[in-house]
Amino acid sequence: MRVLAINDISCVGKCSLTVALPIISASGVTCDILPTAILSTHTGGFTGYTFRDLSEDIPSIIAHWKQLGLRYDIIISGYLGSIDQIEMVKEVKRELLKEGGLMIVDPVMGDNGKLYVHFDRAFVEQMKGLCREADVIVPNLTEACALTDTPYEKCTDYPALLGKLRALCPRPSVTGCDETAGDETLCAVYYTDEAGAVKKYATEKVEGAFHGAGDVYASALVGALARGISTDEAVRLAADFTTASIRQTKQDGTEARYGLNSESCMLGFLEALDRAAKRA
Ligand code: PXL
Repeated sequence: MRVLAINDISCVGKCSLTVALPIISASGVTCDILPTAILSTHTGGFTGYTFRDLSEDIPSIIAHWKQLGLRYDIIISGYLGSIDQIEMVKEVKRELLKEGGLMIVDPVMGDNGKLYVHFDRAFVEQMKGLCREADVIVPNLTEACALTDTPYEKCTDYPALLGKLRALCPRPSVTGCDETAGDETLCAVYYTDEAGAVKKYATEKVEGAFHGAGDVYASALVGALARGISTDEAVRLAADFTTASIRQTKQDGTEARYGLNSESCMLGFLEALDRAAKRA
């Protein structure tokens, strides 16, 4: 099983490839990387960061891999360094995804109701086109609203949101859907399974904004799907691992902008993954 992770390298701040590579590899599959940009830190909560767009290198990297005859079972794309890279990702899919392989798009563009710096409406419109080429998309609530032109503040009808996303892609999974159950606040993932049924999986809501949570979730989901685990179980494993990592980060009291302390939760995730893979 060979996975390609397309994402940036934020050298500090635990997101993108510094999260995807360890989690996907530890899941027990080969993970190659295609870096879209190199930054000294990610852009959320830091100033003065360096940013090198690697668009120029991508065509020759793809050409070399084609010479080697490389083909992928799963490709996951995340943070892109420029709007032009959206077309490059489509080309990577056309050239390098095996027939019957899985294209997963994490349309990284924003959080907490706002687009990140470097993103605008034109990027969102192009991203809709990339999502149309995906088998699975994993937006957070902000990105799901942007992709469906839904006002974020008013968005509480998550099944309806999922319905709109399905016009773009058959298997969306939306993270960060807050809801109350009695006097408890929960954080749910709304998703569509292989048969097209709309489902949800809720975990405890840990108060606070934690950077890189979407990357931990997407990477764990890819690891589980790559091990042949069903979407239902993969969503549960990924959501539980992310929640445990958020809880750990809160307990450690490290700054949210330095990312999730998922390292000490990794073994628990891998043991659960192994049990699920044996049942699959
Ligand atoms: O985790 C999302 C992300 C990835 N990469 C970069 C970012 C962000 C969010 O801010 O800035 C460079």
